[in-house]
Amino acid sequence: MAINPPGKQRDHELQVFFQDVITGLSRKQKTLPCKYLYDERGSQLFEQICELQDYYVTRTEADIFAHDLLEMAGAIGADALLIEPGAGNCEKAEPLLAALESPAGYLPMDISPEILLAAKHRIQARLPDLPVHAAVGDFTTDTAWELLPSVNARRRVIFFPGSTIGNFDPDQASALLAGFVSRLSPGDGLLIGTDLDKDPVVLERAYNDSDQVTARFNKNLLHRINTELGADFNPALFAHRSFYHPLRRRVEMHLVSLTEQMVHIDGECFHFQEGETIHTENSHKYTLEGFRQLLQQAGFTPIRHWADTSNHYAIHFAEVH
Ligand code: AVJ
Repeated sequence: MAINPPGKQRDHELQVFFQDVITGLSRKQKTLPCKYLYDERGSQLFEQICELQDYYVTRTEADIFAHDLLEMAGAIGADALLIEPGAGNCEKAEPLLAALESPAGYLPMDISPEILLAAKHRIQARLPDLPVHAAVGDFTTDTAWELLPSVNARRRVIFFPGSTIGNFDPDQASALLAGFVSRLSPGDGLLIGTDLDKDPVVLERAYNDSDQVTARFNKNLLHRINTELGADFNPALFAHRSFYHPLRRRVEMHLVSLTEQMVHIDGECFHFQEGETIHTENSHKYTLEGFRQLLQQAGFTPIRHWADTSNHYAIHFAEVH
Protein backbone atom coordinates (compact mmCIF):
# COMPACT_ATOMS: atom_id res chain seq x y z
CA MET A 1 0.00 0.00 0.00
CA ALA A 2 1.43 3.39 -0.96
CA ILE A 3 1.89 5.82 1.89
CA ASN A 4 1.12 9.45 1.16
CA PRO A 5 3.70 11.94 2.39
CA PRO A 6 2.00 14.57 4.62
CA GLY A 7 2.02 17.23 1.90
CA LYS A 8 0.28 14.97 -0.55
CA GLN A 9 -2.33 13.93 2.00
CA ARG A 10 -3.02 17.61 2.67
CA ASP A 11 -3.34 18.24 -1.08
CA HIS A 12 -5.87 15.47 -1.30
CA GLU A 13 -7.89 16.86 1.63
CA LEU A 14 -7.88 20.31 0.00
CA GLN A 15 -9.06 18.79 -3.29
CA VAL A 16 -11.97 17.11 -1.53
CA PHE A 17 -12.80 20.31 0.38
CA PHE A 18 -12.71 22.29 -2.90
CA GLN A 19 -14.95 19.76 -4.67
CA ASP A 20 -17.44 19.70 -1.78
CA VAL A 21 -17.61 23.51 -1.76
CA ILE A 22 -18.11 23.76 -5.53
CA THR A 23 -20.75 21.02 -5.52
CA GLY A 24 -22.60 22.54 -2.56
CA LEU A 25 -22.62 26.09 -3.94
CA SER A 26 -23.80 24.86 -7.37
CA ARG A 27 -27.05 23.52 -5.95
CA LYS A 28 -30.33 25.40 -6.15
CA GLN A 29 -30.35 25.67 -2.35
CA LYS A 30 -26.67 26.41 -1.78
CA THR A 31 -25.24 24.21 0.98
CA LEU A 32 -21.90 23.55 2.65
CA PRO A 33 -21.21 20.32 4.61
CA CYS A 34 -21.28 21.11 8.34
CA LYS A 35 -18.13 19.08 9.07
CA TYR A 36 -16.11 21.94 7.55
CA LEU A 37 -17.23 24.25 10.37
CA TYR A 38 -14.67 22.53 12.60
CA ASP A 39 -11.25 23.76 11.55
CA GLU A 40 -9.00 24.92 14.40
CA ARG A 41 -10.73 28.30 14.76
CA GLY A 42 -14.17 26.71 14.34
CA SER A 43 -13.44 24.13 17.03
CA GLN A 44 -12.35 26.92 19.39
CA LEU A 45 -15.57 28.80 18.67
CA PHE A 46 -17.61 25.65 19.22
CA GLU A 47 -15.93 25.23 22.61
CA GLN A 48 -16.98 28.80 23.42
CA ILE A 49 -20.55 27.95 22.36
CA CYS A 50 -20.53 25.06 24.84
CA GLU A 51 -19.85 27.54 27.66
CA LEU A 52 -22.72 29.88 26.76
CA GLN A 53 -25.68 30.28 29.07
CA ASP A 54 -27.98 30.30 26.01
CA TYR A 55 -26.60 26.96 24.73
CA TYR A 56 -28.10 24.38 27.12
CA VAL A 57 -26.92 21.27 25.18
CA THR A 58 -23.41 20.63 26.53
CA ARG A 59 -24.22 21.65 30.10
CA THR A 60 -27.34 19.50 30.21
CA GLU A 61 -25.57 16.43 28.88
CA ALA A 62 -22.76 16.92 31.41
CA ASP A 63 -25.32 17.15 34.24
CA ILE A 64 -26.93 13.86 33.16
CA PHE A 65 -23.54 12.12 33.01
CA ALA A 66 -22.62 13.46 36.44
CA HIS A 67 -25.94 12.39 37.93
CA ASP A 68 -26.38 8.95 36.33
CA LEU A 69 -22.84 7.73 35.66
CA LEU A 70 -23.06 4.74 38.00
CA GLU A 71 -26.30 3.55 36.44
CA MET A 72 -24.77 3.88 32.98
CA ALA A 73 -21.70 1.94 34.10
CA GLY A 74 -24.06 -0.69 35.53
CA ALA A 75 -25.96 -0.98 32.24
CA ILE A 76 -22.68 -1.48 30.36
CA GLY A 77 -21.48 -4.06 32.90
CA ALA A 78 -18.08 -5.62 33.57
CA ASP A 79 -15.26 -6.41 31.10
CA ALA A 80 -16.56 -4.14 28.34
CA LEU A 81 -14.54 -2.48 25.60
CA LEU A 82 -15.65 1.13 25.15
CA ILE A 83 -15.34 2.38 21.55
CA GLU A 84 -15.69 6.10 20.85
CA PRO A 85 -16.01 7.29 17.22
CA GLY A 86 -14.89 10.94 16.93
CA ALA A 87 -13.54 10.96 20.47
CA GLY A 88 -11.58 14.24 20.28
CA ASN A 89 -9.99 14.90 23.67
CA CYS A 90 -11.87 11.94 25.24
CA GLU A 91 -13.05 14.13 28.14
CA LYS A 92 -16.54 12.64 28.32
CA ALA A 93 -15.32 9.05 28.33
CA GLU A 94 -12.79 9.46 31.11
CA PRO A 95 -15.21 9.57 34.09
CA LEU A 96 -17.23 6.75 32.54
CA LEU A 97 -14.14 4.58 32.13
CA ALA A 98 -13.23 5.27 35.76
CA ALA A 99 -16.73 4.12 36.81
CA LEU A 100 -16.76 0.88 34.75
CA GLU A 101 -16.11 -2.47 36.39
CA SER A 102 -12.82 -3.96 35.12
CA PRO A 103 -13.14 -2.46 31.61
CA ALA A 104 -11.46 -4.52 28.88
CA GLY A 105 -10.20 -1.38 27.15
CA TYR A 106 -10.92 1.91 25.48
CA LEU A 107 -10.75 2.44 21.72
CA PRO A 108 -11.05 6.15 20.81
CA MET A 109 -11.08 7.14 17.12
CA ASP A 110 -10.36 10.60 15.81
CA ILE A 111 -8.96 12.26 12.70
CA SER A 112 -6.58 14.39 14.78
CA PRO A 113 -3.56 12.33 15.93
CA GLU A 114 -2.24 15.11 18.22
CA ILE A 115 -5.44 15.46 20.23
CA LEU A 116 -5.95 11.70 20.39
CA LEU A 117 -2.43 10.90 21.60
CA ALA A 118 -2.49 13.64 24.24
CA ALA A 119 -5.80 12.20 25.51
CA LYS A 120 -4.41 8.66 25.49
CA HIS A 121 -1.49 9.72 27.70
CA ARG A 122 -3.78 11.59 30.09
CA ILE A 123 -6.08 8.58 30.45
CA GLN A 124 -3.21 6.14 30.89
CA ALA A 125 -1.82 8.32 33.68
CA ARG A 126 -5.16 8.22 35.49
CA LEU A 127 -6.13 4.62 34.71
CA PRO A 128 -2.83 2.74 34.34
CA ASP A 129 -4.48 -0.70 34.10
CA LEU A 130 -6.74 0.26 31.22
CA PRO A 131 -5.54 -0.74 27.73
CA VAL A 132 -6.07 2.26 25.41
CA HIS A 133 -6.05 1.55 21.66
CA ALA A 134 -6.02 4.91 19.84
CA ALA A 135 -7.17 4.71 16.21
CA VAL A 136 -6.37 7.67 13.96
CA GLY A 137 -8.90 8.00 11.17
CA ASP A 138 -12.36 9.02 10.03
CA PHE A 139 -14.88 6.76 11.80
CA THR A 140 -17.08 6.66 8.70
CA THR A 141 -14.32 4.68 6.92
CA ASP A 142 -13.13 1.09 7.46
CA THR A 143 -9.55 2.05 8.38
CA ALA A 144 -10.59 3.55 11.71
CA TRP A 145 -12.18 0.24 12.73
CA GLU A 146 -9.25 -2.03 11.80
CA LEU A 147 -8.06 -2.49 15.40
CA LEU A 148 -11.44 -3.63 16.67
CA PRO A 149 -11.32 -7.39 15.84
CA SER A 150 -8.00 -7.81 17.71
CA VAL A 151 -9.33 -6.56 21.07
CA ASN A 152 -10.99 -9.17 23.28
CA ALA A 153 -13.87 -8.20 25.53
CA ARG A 154 -17.02 -9.72 27.02
CA ARG A 155 -18.98 -7.08 25.17
CA ARG A 156 -18.28 -4.03 23.06
CA VAL A 157 -20.07 -0.74 23.60
CA ILE A 158 -20.01 2.24 21.25
CA PHE A 159 -20.04 5.60 23.03
CA PHE A 160 -21.43 8.46 20.91
CA PRO A 161 -22.17 11.51 23.10
CA GLY A 162 -22.60 15.19 22.21
CA SER A 163 -25.73 14.89 20.02
CA THR A 164 -23.43 14.52 17.02
CA ILE A 165 -26.10 12.21 15.58
CA GLY A 166 -28.30 15.36 15.31
CA ASN A 167 -26.12 16.69 12.49
CA PHE A 168 -27.25 13.81 10.27
CA ASP A 169 -30.59 13.74 8.46
CA PRO A 170 -32.78 10.90 9.75
CA ASP A 171 -31.88 8.70 6.75
CA GLN A 172 -28.16 9.29 7.20
CA ALA A 173 -28.49 8.84 10.97
CA SER A 174 -30.19 5.52 10.43
CA ALA A 175 -27.41 4.46 8.02
CA LEU A 176 -24.75 5.55 10.52
CA LEU A 177 -26.37 3.52 13.31
CA ALA A 178 -26.76 0.51 11.00
CA GLY A 179 -23.05 0.89 10.23
CA PHE A 180 -22.35 0.69 13.98
CA VAL A 181 -24.46 -2.48 14.18
CA SER A 182 -22.40 -4.00 11.35
CA ARG A 183 -19.23 -3.55 13.43
CA LEU A 184 -20.80 -5.18 16.51
CA SER A 185 -22.33 -8.52 17.54
CA PRO A 186 -25.69 -9.35 19.16
CA GLY A 187 -25.66 -8.20 22.80
CA ASP A 188 -23.10 -5.44 22.21
CA GLY A 189 -24.17 -1.94 23.24
CA LEU A 190 -24.54 1.72 22.28
CA LEU A 191 -24.56 4.70 24.67
CA ILE A 192 -25.66 7.74 22.67
CA GLY A 193 -26.68 11.35 23.43
CA THR A 194 -29.51 13.12 21.61
CA ASP A 195 -30.96 16.54 21.98
CA LEU A 196 -34.72 16.41 22.53
CA ASP A 197 -37.50 18.30 20.78
CA LYS A 198 -38.61 21.24 22.92
CA ASP A 199 -39.97 24.78 23.10
CA PRO A 200 -38.82 26.59 19.92
CA VAL A 201 -37.95 29.65 21.99
CA VAL A 202 -35.36 27.66 23.93
CA LEU A 203 -34.03 26.11 20.71
CA GLU A 204 -33.76 29.37 18.80
CA ARG A 205 -32.00 31.10 21.69
CA ALA A 206 -29.42 28.28 21.78
CA TYR A 207 -28.50 28.80 18.12
CA ASN A 208 -28.80 32.63 18.13
CA ASP A 209 -26.91 33.40 21.31
CA SER A 210 -26.83 36.97 22.59
CA ASP A 211 -23.00 37.01 22.48
CA GLN A 212 -23.04 36.23 18.73
CA VAL A 213 -20.57 33.37 19.15
CA THR A 214 -22.71 31.08 16.96
CA ALA A 215 -22.75 33.80 14.30
CA ARG A 216 -18.93 33.90 14.34
CA PHE A 217 -18.82 30.08 14.26
CA ASN A 218 -21.07 30.05 11.19
CA LYS A 219 -19.24 32.86 9.35
CA ASN A 220 -15.85 31.29 10.10
CA LEU A 221 -16.65 28.85 7.31
CA LEU A 222 -16.44 31.71 4.79
CA HIS A 223 -13.09 32.82 6.23
CA ARG A 224 -11.89 29.24 5.96
CA ILE A 225 -12.93 28.98 2.30
CA ASN A 226 -11.15 32.29 1.61
CA THR A 227 -7.92 31.18 3.32
CA GLU A 228 -7.75 27.59 2.17
CA LEU A 229 -9.31 27.83 -1.29
CA GLY A 230 -8.46 31.43 -2.22
CA ALA A 231 -12.09 32.55 -2.49
CA ASP A 232 -13.20 36.19 -2.22
CA PHE A 233 -16.19 35.95 0.16
CA ASN A 234 -16.84 39.18 2.02
CA PRO A 235 -18.14 37.80 5.35
CA ALA A 236 -19.53 41.24 6.23
CA LEU A 237 -22.01 40.82 3.36
CA PHE A 238 -23.49 37.66 4.93
CA ALA A 239 -25.58 37.35 8.08
CA HIS A 240 -26.00 34.40 10.42
CA ARG A 241 -29.53 32.97 10.58
CA SER A 242 -30.75 30.00 12.64
CA PHE A 243 -34.33 28.91 13.01
CA TYR A 244 -36.34 25.95 14.18
CA HIS A 245 -38.23 24.05 11.47
CA PRO A 246 -41.05 22.27 13.35
CA LEU A 247 -42.03 19.86 10.55
CA ARG A 248 -38.46 18.73 9.95
CA ARG A 249 -37.84 18.83 13.71
CA ARG A 250 -34.52 20.55 13.30
CA VAL A 251 -32.66 23.78 13.80
CA GLU A 252 -31.26 24.96 10.47
CA MET A 253 -28.28 27.25 10.28
CA HIS A 254 -27.82 29.46 7.22
CA LEU A 255 -25.69 32.34 5.96
CA VAL A 256 -27.87 34.98 4.27
CA SER A 257 -26.52 37.15 1.48
CA LEU A 258 -27.25 40.77 2.46
CA THR A 259 -27.03 41.98 -1.12
CA GLU A 260 -26.88 40.70 -4.68
CA GLN A 261 -23.26 39.70 -5.18
CA MET A 262 -20.73 37.47 -6.95
CA VAL A 263 -18.18 35.26 -5.23
CA HIS A 264 -15.18 33.69 -6.98
CA ILE A 265 -13.40 30.47 -6.05
CA ASP A 266 -10.49 29.48 -8.24
CA GLY A 267 -12.05 30.51 -11.56
CA GLU A 268 -15.57 29.43 -10.58
CA CYS A 269 -18.11 32.19 -10.09
CA PHE A 270 -21.20 32.04 -7.87
CA HIS A 271 -24.08 34.47 -7.99
CA PHE A 272 -26.10 35.36 -4.89
CA GLN A 273 -29.40 37.12 -4.90
CA GLU A 274 -30.17 39.45 -2.01
CA GLY A 275 -31.66 37.23 0.71
CA GLU A 276 -30.40 33.98 -0.84
CA THR A 277 -28.88 31.61 1.73
CA ILE A 278 -26.17 29.00 2.12
CA HIS A 279 -27.45 26.17 4.33
CA THR A 280 -24.54 25.30 6.65
CA GLU A 281 -25.92 22.95 9.32
CA ASN A 282 -28.88 20.92 10.55
CA SER A 283 -29.34 20.01 14.18
CA HIS A 284 -32.10 17.43 14.46
CA LYS A 285 -34.19 17.19 17.62
CA TYR A 286 -35.80 13.90 18.59
CA THR A 287 -38.65 12.82 20.78
CA LEU A 288 -37.78 9.88 23.04
CA GLU A 289 -40.12 7.66 21.03
CA GLY A 290 -38.80 8.93 17.69
CA PHE A 291 -35.22 8.15 18.63
CA ARG A 292 -36.17 4.70 19.93
CA GLN A 293 -37.73 3.99 16.54
CA LEU A 294 -34.55 5.09 14.80
CA LEU A 295 -32.50 2.76 17.04
CA GLN A 296 -34.89 -0.11 16.41
CA GLN A 297 -34.81 0.34 12.62
CA ALA A 298 -31.01 0.35 12.64
CA GLY A 299 -30.79 -2.96 14.53
CA PHE A 300 -30.60 -1.83 18.16
CA THR A 301 -33.07 -2.66 20.94
CA PRO A 302 -33.55 0.40 23.16
CA ILE A 303 -32.94 -0.65 26.78
CA ARG A 304 -33.27 2.54 28.79
CA HIS A 305 -32.48 6.25 28.82
CA TRP A 306 -31.48 9.01 31.22
CA ALA A 307 -32.72 12.60 30.84
CA ASP A 308 -32.62 15.86 32.79
CA THR A 309 -35.71 16.90 34.76
CA SER A 310 -36.83 19.32 31.98
CA ASN A 311 -36.45 16.59 29.33
CA HIS A 312 -34.16 18.79 27.26
CA TYR A 313 -31.65 16.06 26.50
CA ALA A 314 -31.40 12.27 26.69
CA ILE A 315 -28.69 9.63 26.82
CA HIS A 316 -29.93 6.29 25.46
CA PHE A 317 -28.57 2.82 26.07
CA ALA A 318 -29.38 0.19 23.45
CA GLU A 319 -28.22 -3.32 22.55
CA VAL A 320 -27.70 -5.00 19.19
CA HIS A 321 -30.58 -7.41 18.61
C1 AVJ B 1 -21.98 19.65 17.77
C2 AVJ B 1 -23.85 19.00 16.50
C3 AVJ B 1 -24.00 19.01 18.86
O1 AVJ B 1 -26.03 20.85 16.74
O2 AVJ B 1 -25.99 21.67 18.72
C4 AVJ B 1 -23.90 24.25 17.98
C5 AVJ B 1 -23.32 22.07 16.71
N1 AVJ B 1 -24.06 24.31 15.84
N2 AVJ B 1 -24.31 25.49 17.60
C6 AVJ B 1 -25.42 21.24 17.73
C7 AVJ B 1 -23.75 23.50 16.85
C8 AVJ B 1 -24.39 25.53 16.32
C9 AVJ B 1 -23.89 21.16 17.75
N3 AVJ B 1 -23.44 19.72 17.70
